[in-house]
Amino acid sequence: MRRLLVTGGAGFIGSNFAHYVLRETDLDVTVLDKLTYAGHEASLAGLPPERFELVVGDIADSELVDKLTGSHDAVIHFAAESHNDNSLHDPRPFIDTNIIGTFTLLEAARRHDTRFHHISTDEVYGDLELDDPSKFTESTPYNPSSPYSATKAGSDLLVRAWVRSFGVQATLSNCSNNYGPRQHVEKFIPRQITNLIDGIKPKLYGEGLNVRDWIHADDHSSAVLRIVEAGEVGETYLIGADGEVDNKTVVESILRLMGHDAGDYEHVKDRAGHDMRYAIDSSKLRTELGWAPSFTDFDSGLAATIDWYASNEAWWRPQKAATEAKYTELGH
Ligand code: NAD
Ligand code: TDX
Repeated sequence: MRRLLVTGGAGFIGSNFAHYVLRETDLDVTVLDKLTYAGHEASLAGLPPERFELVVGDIADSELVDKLTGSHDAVIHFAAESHNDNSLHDPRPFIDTNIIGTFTLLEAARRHDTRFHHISTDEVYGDLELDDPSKFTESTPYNPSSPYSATKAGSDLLVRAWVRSFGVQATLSNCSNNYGPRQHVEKFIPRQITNLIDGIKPKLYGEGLNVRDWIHADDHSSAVLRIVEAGEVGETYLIGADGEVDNKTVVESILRLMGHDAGDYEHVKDRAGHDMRYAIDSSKLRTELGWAPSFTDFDSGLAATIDWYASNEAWWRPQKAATEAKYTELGH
């Protein structure tokens, strides 16, 4: 394997993956990205031009996708509409990109017999109760709650069907909540950090008791690379770093790390259908493929993320006002 086609590589996790691959391996990377509101060319700055190329285009453009898939050794598919709140407001782009876009890529992978890795989320499994001792595993039944997670579940099932019916050489991974640099300010952690920089109080949906299982984006990247190298075709791997924390504790940690009183936040309107808890059992990935996360201390990963936003205001500033205006309109 020499050349990877990375869809959605100008987004949060895809850009961290492109940086990771170009830093840690000798593979070449082509990013295919539509540069929606969530894609930033600046996230790809500094990558070596002899090993990296950005193609601006839509994963639902079958001609373009066919050409690129045919000239690469593997497709790593990150591109998606990714924000739950947006999907509750306007689901259409989620159908177009997450369903039709994934279908378009699968058809190209089928024509060219190209290795395919599909990036998905733990949200396809629905949610767990706070006091439930269990975690999601690869055999947990699908039960998505939001239009976003329903389209991700649909795309996963398309991938599985293309493996079984057409012999597409695909693997899948479902990861928990990522944090790290270059995440859009609409998402929970960057929103609170940039709010504090702007003198706005952090906003907790509802009571803030909801639990997310946090993993650093670099650990997601190392897991995906390991699956692409050694995963078994047709298999699904859950990716998680045992990072369960409730939202209230995350906000308190951000406040403390940024030198504020830990109680200085406000409660805002809850999300419709808000999933209570996600938790990943990643033992299959750890035992079968020998993967382990490197970021095991959430507070130090959070501190480094805060430093990144403090030092990269030019990256996030253009999105901040419009993002907050949209949240105000939605009551969040
Ligand atoms: P993001 O919204 O930051 O980035 C998505 C990228 O896809 C953007 O660069 C956007 O321009 C691009 N894109 C959107 N529609 C496109 C289209 N039609 N054609 C080409 N490019 C298009 O998302 P993210 O948080 O980086 O998530 C990446 C992937 O990881 C998604 O598949 C998401 O479901 C999955 N995932 C995310 C998380 C998380 O915590 N963020 C956790 C698990 C899985
Ligand atoms: O201002 C906020 N206040 C708040 O309390 C925001 C934006 C969010 N929240 C809550 C909602 C969630 O319980 O924080 C939690 C995290 O919210 P998001 O960052 O929107 O993430 P989530 O909905 O958990 O989904 C994320 O993880 C799974 C990604 O956005 C998805 O793409 C991924 O599939």
